[in-house]
Formats: sequence, C-alpha cells, structure tokens
Amino acid sequence: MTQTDRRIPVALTIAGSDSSGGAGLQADLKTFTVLGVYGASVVTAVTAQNTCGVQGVQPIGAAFVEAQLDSVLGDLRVVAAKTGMLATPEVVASVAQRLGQAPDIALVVDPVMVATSGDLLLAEAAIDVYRTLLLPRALLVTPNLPEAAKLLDEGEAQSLDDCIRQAKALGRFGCRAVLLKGGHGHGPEVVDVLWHNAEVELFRHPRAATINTHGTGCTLSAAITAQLVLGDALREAVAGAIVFVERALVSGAAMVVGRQHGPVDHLFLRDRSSS
Ligand code: PXL
Repeated sequence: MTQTDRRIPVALTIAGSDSSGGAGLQADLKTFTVLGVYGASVVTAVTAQNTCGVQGVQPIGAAFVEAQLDSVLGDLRVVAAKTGMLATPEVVASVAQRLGQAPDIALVVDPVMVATSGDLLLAEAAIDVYRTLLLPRALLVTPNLPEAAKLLDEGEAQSLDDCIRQAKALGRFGCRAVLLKGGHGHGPEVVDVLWHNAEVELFRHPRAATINTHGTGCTLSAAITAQLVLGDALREAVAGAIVFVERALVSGAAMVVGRQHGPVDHLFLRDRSSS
C-alpha cells in the first residue's frame, strides 16, 4: 500500500461559522465526528450569532475561499463534501468551479438562505448562480420548503403533491437527486420527499415537539455527507441521516443552551456509553 492509499477518507464542509456552535460548520464538524468521520472545513463567512438571532455577518472573499479549497483538495482525500451558507454569488461560483475540477467528490448542496431566526444568510443575486452553476454539479440538493420555492421562483408547496412536483422540478437543474425537507410545513407529521433515479420515495416521521431546531438542516446534510464517506449508497445515507436528526431533535428538546432557539443535541449518542 502506498502512502497515498493510506490517507484516511475525509468529509469536507464548505460553510459559514456560527459562533453559537449549533449550526453552520460547527454543527457539521460535530456531526462528522460523532458519526466517526474525519472532518475538514472551508469557511465562507463568519457570523456573530447566538440563540436569539444573527447579530453580524462577515463574508470571506471568494479568492480566499478558493485558497482554502486548494489547500484541502490538494492534500486531503476528500470523499464527500457539503456546502452550507455560501453568502455571496462570487463564493457560490468559486465553489462550483473548483469542485467542477474534482468530479469524484460526492457533493451535497444544502442551499442555505435564511437562519431559523429569520436572518438572511445568502444574497438574493446568488440564487441564480445556484441554479446555473452549483446544482448541476451536485449529487444531492437538500432544500427546505422556502428554499425550494426560491430556487424554482414559485410559491411554497402547500400539499404533498406540490412537494413531489417541486422535488422533480428541482431535478431539472441537473442535480442527480433532491431531498425536499418537509420540516417547515405544518401538522404532526413531517414528510421528506426524495427524488432519485427518476423515482420518488417518502420519509414520514412525527414532528418533534421542540423549539430547539437551530442547525437541523446543517446537521442533516452533514450526516448524509458523513454516511457517504462511510460508503453508504445515496438512499441509505439519506435514510440514516433522517433517523440521526430525529434522535438529535428529540434529545435536544430538553437542552437550554441560550435564551431562544437552541440547537439539536449532536451528542445524543453519549447516553449509550454511560448506561
Ligand atoms: O441553519 C442554517 C445555517 C447555516 N449556516 C450558518 C448558520 C445557519 C443558521 O443559523 O448560522 C452559519
């Protein structure tokens, strides 16, 4: 075995920093770690943030995002990557262009636009760059209902039929698969719609009774990425990640991290080892 072969498989997050530690690249690295995968990070923006909201955003310039990507991709064996908050059209374009040169990396695109608190995390002008440059490079895109509506430039899905239609429509941007997350809907049941290989699969689960939902989407896309690094096929990675997030949501319901929307409990597995 050569030195190169012995490099361990890596999950990469390309995302913003959440100073409160519940979402963004902090959520991603925690998720990679508890799932047993080595994580690396390329920072696209730094937010000043807590459980009450986002107090400030400092985007990183596209040239320095590219420098970080070059450093990581030129040395580490990145098997799968995810994007989270990309903040500006220039960064979306740079990430798409640089990952276009690394076609073997499985790419999960979480098209982050707005924080749980309602604060904007993406410039409006970047949405078209997602459509034209980043989605065609993606293995999987994981929008919530408002993000899917923005990408499609239509109203938010109001029914399961709408969700299925929108999931299929997003596939026309050139990604191989779409997971349309139903968490922003209403009612006691959440339905996530996976469109993959020209087929639709529904993942139904009870809505967790919690206000601690900060970082749910980040954690889901990070868990999918970690499962891909571990060798799962896409469908199994998605199914496993949905269960992971459900358990993190249920365990996090009782946590008090700050005064408002706290994070999911990335450490819920610790209860297994202490019993
Ligand atoms: O959950 C979306 C998200 C992604 N990235 C960063 C965030 C948030 C939500 O607050 O802060 C950096």
